[in-house]
Order: sequence, then C-alpha cells, then structure tokens
Amino acid sequence: MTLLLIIVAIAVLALILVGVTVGLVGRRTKPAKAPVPPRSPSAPPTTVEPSPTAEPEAAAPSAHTIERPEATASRLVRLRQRLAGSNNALGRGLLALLSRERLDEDTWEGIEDVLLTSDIGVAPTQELVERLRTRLRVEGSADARTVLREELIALVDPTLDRRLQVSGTDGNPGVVLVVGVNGAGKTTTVGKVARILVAEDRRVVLGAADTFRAAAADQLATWGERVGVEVVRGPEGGDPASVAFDAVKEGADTAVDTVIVDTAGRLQNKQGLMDELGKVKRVIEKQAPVTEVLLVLDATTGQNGLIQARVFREAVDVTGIVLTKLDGSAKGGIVVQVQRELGVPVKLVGLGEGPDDLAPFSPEAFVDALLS
Ligand SMILES: Nc1nc2c(ncn2[C@@H]2O[C@H](COP(=O)(O)OP(=O)(O)OP(=O)(O)O)[C@@H](O)[C@H]2O)c(=O)[nH]1
Ligand SMILES: [Mg+2]
Repeated sequence: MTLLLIIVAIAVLALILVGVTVGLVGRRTKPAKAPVPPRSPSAPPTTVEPSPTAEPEAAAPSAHTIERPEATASRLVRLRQRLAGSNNALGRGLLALLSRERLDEDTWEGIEDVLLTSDIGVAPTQELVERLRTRLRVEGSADARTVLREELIALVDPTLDRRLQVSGTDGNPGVVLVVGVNGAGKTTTVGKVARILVAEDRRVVLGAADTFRAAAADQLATWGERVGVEVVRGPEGGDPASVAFDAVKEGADTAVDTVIVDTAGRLQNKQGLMDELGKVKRVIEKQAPVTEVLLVLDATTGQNGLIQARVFREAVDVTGIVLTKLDGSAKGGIVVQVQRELGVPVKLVGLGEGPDDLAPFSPEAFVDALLS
C-alpha cells in the first residue's frame, strides 16, 4: 500500500515537472519583442541637460512598427572602424614618413603635402609641422606615433564643448535648427539626430520647413515614422518660417523635449534665401529660443565648405557643425579648418547613409582612427 502511494506520488511529481517544462518552452517560443539595445553607462553624453527637473515620460512605442535606434556607445565602435577606413591615407602617409630613419627636408615637405591634401589648411599645417619638428628634435627618443597623436589631438582641440543643446528652459522644448547648402545631408541628419534622441528616451517633434518640394517633407516624414516621431509640415511652397513656428508650437503644446527643424538647401551666395533663414530663426523665437543651430557641411567639398560656413554663420548664429560624408572622404582635416575659422565645434560626424551612421565627434577617437 505504502509502495503504491509512493509510486502515485512520483507519477504526480513527474507530471507536474513535464507540465512546467512545456510551459517554459511554450513561453520561449512566443514572438520576441524587438530587441532593445542596452544603454551603456560608459557612453559619452551627446546632449546637455540644463535643468535637474524630471523629464516627461516617453510615450511607450508599439514594438511592432517602431524601430529602436542603436545606442550611441555601440555606434561609436562601428563608426570608428569606418572612419579609419576612409581617412587612413592621411594617418598612414604621416606615419610612413615619420618612421623614416632620418627626417630630412624632403620628408618634412612630404608631411606638409599629406596634411595639405587632407584639407587641414595652410596655417594649421605649418604649425603642426613646426611643433613636430621641435618635439622630435628635443625629445630625441620620443616615439613619433605618440607625438603625432598628441599634436593632432591638440589641433582638433579636445577642450571644446561638443554636446548638443537639445533641452529648453522655462518649460520650452529645446529647438534645433538645421541649415546648409543643397544636398549637404540636412534631412538625413535631422532623421539621424531624432533617432539618437529617441534612443536616449527623449520625446521629439520634427518640423519640415523645407517647403520647396513636397518630396522633402515626405523624406522627413519617413524618418519620423520609423521611430514614432511626429512630423509637422505645411503646404508645398508655403512660408518656411510659419511651418517652423507651427512645429515648435506643437512641440511646446505637447511638452516634448526637443523640436528639430529641417530647412531647404540654400546657396550661400543667394542673399534672399540667406535672409529667409534669419527670418525662420526670428519667427521660431517668438515661440521659444533656438538652443542649437547646426550647420551641415559635406566633408568632400573642401574649401567650398569653409566659404559656406562663413556666410551661414553671418545669417544665423551657428552653434555646431555636422560634418557629413566623412566615410567617402580622405579630407577629414577640414574638421580643424572649419573649427578655427568659425570658432564653432564639430559636434557630429556622418559616416554613411544608414539610419544610425551618425556619431558624436570625439577628437581622440577621430585621431586614433586616422592613425590606426
Ligand atoms: N555617404 C554618406 N552619404 C550621406 C551622409 N549624409 C547624407 N548622405 C547622403 O547625401 C544625400 C543627400 O542627403 P539629404 O539629407 O537629402 O541632403 P539635404 O541637405 O537635405 O538636401 P536638400 O534638402 O536637397 O538640400 C542622400 O543621398 C544621403 O543619403 C553621410 O554621412 N555619408
Ligand atoms: Mg533636405
């Protein structure tokens, strides 16, 4: 009898065990939610947070239709590799020349040529060569690579504040105005920045103030839809300042963190268009202060980019540069020139056409990529 009871007890236990196991497996095979990349605590801050007040909670996106953008830390690793790929002609050339047995006049001329071809600019090139010559002479045994790395980082200036000003004060959203010439990568950058902010759990509204073509607003709408961000648009041919105003008003009314306003490409030598840009900014500021004006420059345009930068700075107070298409350019030296000319830091770099191919600019990572 006792034996029978034990057998029955074992059988019941076995049944319970099987049931639990099947339940677990069943649960595991249910469709998984979209993976959420972990936010690494070591990621450098991309944005400035002026007020200690609590941010409003982000609306819970539906996992089926809305993408979760890549976190900044992991994109930095990937983008560093890409940067190394596109710019290593400069770094390799310099290292090859510096590693010669004797650094004669021909070698120094070669170094100058390599620097000039990368668009660092004449004055910074001469300064850099002078400093390298002095240091290598004085610190006879110094490793050329270490000296070159230190001097390049100093040239790119690690002291500049490169965080994006994406938060407003006094209950206003932060307002980012994005400007630049045709095809520089403005709309793409607005879409990519929105993704960075969404990845940081910020609430965003986009303003399609490029009213020249309906396709421009459609392009922005596509970026917005992918990450569940509202896009405010106006009629084709409408007043861009009025669309920008509406977008910022919508952002304020719905208490989002940041409104990013895309503008039409405009040539810097068309005075009327440049005046229009000034008006867009003034009209926005009737609603809320513009916290960041990003000038988007195509890194492959070299000296021309510098001329654009000067004119745009006069029309609107540029606070940060986005250097796009650095993936297709060996002219990364433009970073140095444009910062010097404008006194405005490069804050972001575009390294491809992919949705997360935009990274915060870091002088150390940039120079390490050059010398890798
Ligand atoms: N390789 C590469 N392509 C880029 C990058 N950024 C933008 N592009 C491409 O450049 C082209 C123009 O980008 P848009 O964002 O439409 O440029 P835009 O400044 O808004 O152009 P307009 O509105 O016509 O003035 C597109 O094909 C983008 O995919 C980048 O960092 N790398
Ligand atoms: Mg555009």
